[in-house]
Amino acid sequence: MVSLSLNGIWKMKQTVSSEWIEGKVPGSVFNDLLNAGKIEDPFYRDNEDQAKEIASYDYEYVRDFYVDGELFKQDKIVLCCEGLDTLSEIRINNQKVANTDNMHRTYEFDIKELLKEGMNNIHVILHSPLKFVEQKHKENPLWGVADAIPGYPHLRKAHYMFGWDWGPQIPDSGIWRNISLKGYSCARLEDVYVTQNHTKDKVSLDVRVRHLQWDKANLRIEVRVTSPDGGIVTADAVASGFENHINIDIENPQLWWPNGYGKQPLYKVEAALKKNETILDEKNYNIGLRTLTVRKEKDQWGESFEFNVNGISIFAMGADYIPEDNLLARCNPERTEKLIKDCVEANFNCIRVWGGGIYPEDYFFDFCDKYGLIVWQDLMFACAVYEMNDEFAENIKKEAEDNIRRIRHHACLGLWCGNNEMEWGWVAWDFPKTAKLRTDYIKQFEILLPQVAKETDPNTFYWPASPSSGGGFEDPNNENMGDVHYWDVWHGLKPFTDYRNYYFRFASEFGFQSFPCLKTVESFTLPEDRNIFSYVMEKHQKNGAANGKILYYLSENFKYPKDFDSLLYTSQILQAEAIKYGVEHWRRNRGRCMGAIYWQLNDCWPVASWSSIDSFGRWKALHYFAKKFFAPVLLSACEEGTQVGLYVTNDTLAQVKGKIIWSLRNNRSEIIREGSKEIAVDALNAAICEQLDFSDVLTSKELLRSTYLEYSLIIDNNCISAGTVLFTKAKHFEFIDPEIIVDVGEQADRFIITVQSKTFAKYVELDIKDSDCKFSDNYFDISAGTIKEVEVKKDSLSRNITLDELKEKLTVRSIFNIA
Ligand code: BMA
Repeated sequence: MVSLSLNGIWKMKQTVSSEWIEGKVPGSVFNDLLNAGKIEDPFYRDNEDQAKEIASYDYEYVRDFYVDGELFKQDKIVLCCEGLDTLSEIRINNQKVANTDNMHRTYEFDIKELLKEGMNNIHVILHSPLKFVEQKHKENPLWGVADAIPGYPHLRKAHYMFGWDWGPQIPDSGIWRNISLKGYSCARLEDVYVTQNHTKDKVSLDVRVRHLQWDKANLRIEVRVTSPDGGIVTADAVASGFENHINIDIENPQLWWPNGYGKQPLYKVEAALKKNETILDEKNYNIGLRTLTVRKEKDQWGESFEFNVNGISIFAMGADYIPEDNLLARCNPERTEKLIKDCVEANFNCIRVWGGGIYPEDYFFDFCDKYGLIVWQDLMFACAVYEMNDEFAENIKKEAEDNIRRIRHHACLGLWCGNNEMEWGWVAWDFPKTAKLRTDYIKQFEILLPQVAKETDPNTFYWPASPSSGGGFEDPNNENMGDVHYWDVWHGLKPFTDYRNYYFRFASEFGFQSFPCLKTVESFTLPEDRNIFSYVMEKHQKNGAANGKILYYLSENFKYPKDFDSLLYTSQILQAEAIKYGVEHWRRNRGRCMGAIYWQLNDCWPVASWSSIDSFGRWKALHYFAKKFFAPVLLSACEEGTQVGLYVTNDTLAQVKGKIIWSLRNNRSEIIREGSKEIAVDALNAAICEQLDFSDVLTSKELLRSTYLEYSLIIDNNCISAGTVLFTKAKHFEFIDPEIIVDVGEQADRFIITVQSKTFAKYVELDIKDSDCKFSDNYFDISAGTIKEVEVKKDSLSRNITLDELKEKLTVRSIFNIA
């Protein structure tokens, strides 16, 4: 195979304009216009409003390219477009190649007869996606969410680009993935699919290789597997017919595990199609040796729903992932790797790719393989009614095949899921419904797509929708089977204590909003905008009633914040507490519940949202909380009145033995009562280890408002998990000014911050003015008399900082300071 990349610098312009500017490929229209200074930053203030006009034009990209003799002499030359967003017309040397209409697909076109040896020209016109959906919607309105531009269900383009309840309406377009020419002679590889058969101390690989051959010749297929420590096993076979199976045994296999359960060794599989010693074509994959499926079994509560890896059922911990930017051209491996590492740092073992975005880049899955996150992969359908006709069915079939084939070999792949919330929508939501469209739903998600998944990737579990109880409109959001999206807390305004009323088998969505921090708000506002009800702040809040909701929940839990920045901080504490409340409860019920995936991990622009990491990559309080509530071994408190149960949840493969230490203290941190207990909790188990009753001490309202319980789990002299619990809402607790003192020390690769407090301080936040960094802990509680050490690794700092500068720029506050 001979290939020629067409990535790089092209020329681009509006079709009706005469002025060409530089166009980067892969890239996007908005990104090119922004880089050329033709448009303003669409994320700044209310600039989003200009996006619709920009997106209402057609754009064109052109470049010349040189086809040398080597490429030109190949029998077949295909133009391979890995991502065209979305309504494109492709021309080569002024002759039409094709029109495309699906950004999720990989297109290949035979173009040999359009080419000449020497200079050639390619021209891609991108028609306005906005005009298209507007027109289609006029002709045939199909229901979609109110926050998005109507008509989006008609176009196979990432839905969130049309706006969402956390995303702006910026329908960008572009040649968004690689584009290249590939020349083949004699034959090419069509498909390579690896099936693993696990037995004791051995994994047998069945490598199914399909190839197309148009010239007579004796060909061979060679497969080579390289183990993590460099050992090589090879096998080969005569390439006969269309399909050949090559078997390779791997003795003493090193198994792949999700984060927290073991390592992530990867094996390289290379398949080559050879004519004598010449390689005609080859494909390479990194795979992990593991079994991974979803275990669903009837039990006393209903039916289990749990990821099972190498025979072990694991409790899935993580969050829902959305595209990382509205301008996809700005995404890159560095940004994604940082995000995935942030997940791992917060003890995630799972991530759900939500169906309203994109099928992520290969590198996204590479990082999930490498760091051990199980991927719940939605197909890209979300909150929309789709009409099945032959053309649409064919289009989504190809789309599913392309993406399943691209992604299926990854160790991290946990399941394919048909769509986000459409089965639930058909049952429980109010939108115009017809029998035909309802049948179309079944045809699409319960007949066509599972069939494609079964044919293309029979080794991976298919689930019709999220949430679902298995399909057929059978109570999709049932608490006792399948997965659940639980939104009564937040959308339904129920107090977050309501989480404890449910024992979901697998919570794949539940969430709570907060504002991003002041640094992020400053990036898109002028000082006069910095009020949450200002025009600009409301432009960056896409969920209609949400600012009111934040204030409502805040009024229930915290004092009225004294200023804008205090409000941002308190909103994050509120969010973190809410999600912690749910997750700890579900983890205490490990076995019955086997997944807590909160909505949502990240943002695609600076906005108030459910995310735990904002669009600048800054951790909100929730992400620091997640690191603790997702700890493999967790000590959590379940308080009720003056009683507190202390639970240990052990999501590791070994029994834990340790000591629980607790102390009941007043607001000055003076100890009223204390105790400790040796505990042992089996692997993969949760147990109540201590039941405390303080009814004899907490005898007055005053005492309830000024007493807290501190608890920690000590294993081998290390504090593994700890927390505090109040007996009243935080707004009524009688905090005394903690007069927190911080000091900073320096080591070669890190700074060590010591924090001390005069009284009980809750939600202590550290920050560095005008820089970013990651703290080993943040938003923590501290009792008087203890010294808390927090680390800042130097390589996590956004710029170099000296010890003196850090001392000067370090800020600290706690919940006492907000009112
Ligand atoms: C869920 C998601 C998204 C949405 C979120 C918050 O249901 O599937 O569609 O953004 O809720 O409302």
